[in-house]
Amino acid sequence: MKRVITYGTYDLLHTGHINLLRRAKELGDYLIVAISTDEFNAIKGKKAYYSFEQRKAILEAVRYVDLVIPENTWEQKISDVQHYDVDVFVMGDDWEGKFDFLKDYCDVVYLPRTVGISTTKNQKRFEYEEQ
Ligand code: C2G
Repeated sequence: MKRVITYGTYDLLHTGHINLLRRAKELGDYLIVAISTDEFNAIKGKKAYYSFEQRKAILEAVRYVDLVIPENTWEQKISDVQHYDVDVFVMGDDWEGKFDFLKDYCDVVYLPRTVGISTTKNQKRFEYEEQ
């Protein structure tokens, strides 16, 4: 059983997220997604439209996702990889190189982002249309 993990806010789920999750799952048999809590998002300087509970429920409904856990800190990744016996850590390549310290514990894979779509862009579009 090859276990894969990835991290993110996953707000206003869109095809960029789905493309990442599908490719991450293709790298193994079991995909864990650590989604940022609302408190951690504040640390990241992000404000999600949907709450942690809503983003968690939405991700749990995605066919590629086997387990959703909270991401509370930047520092939890090594213990997560050990605790969940993870073989592969995956992130979009906007994070290229940022998590190479995990190479001592598992494979580290950065996947090309999906161009032209982002939560921020969609949020602005929703706000505009609501006016
Ligand atoms: N992503 C993508 N293509 C997009 C948008 C996002 O491939 N058009 C990927 C990102 O690279 C990331 C994942 O989807 O791997 C989730 O994106 P975000 O929710 O924006 O995650 P982020 O805020 O980058 O949080 O500890 C890591 C952080 O929690 C990452």
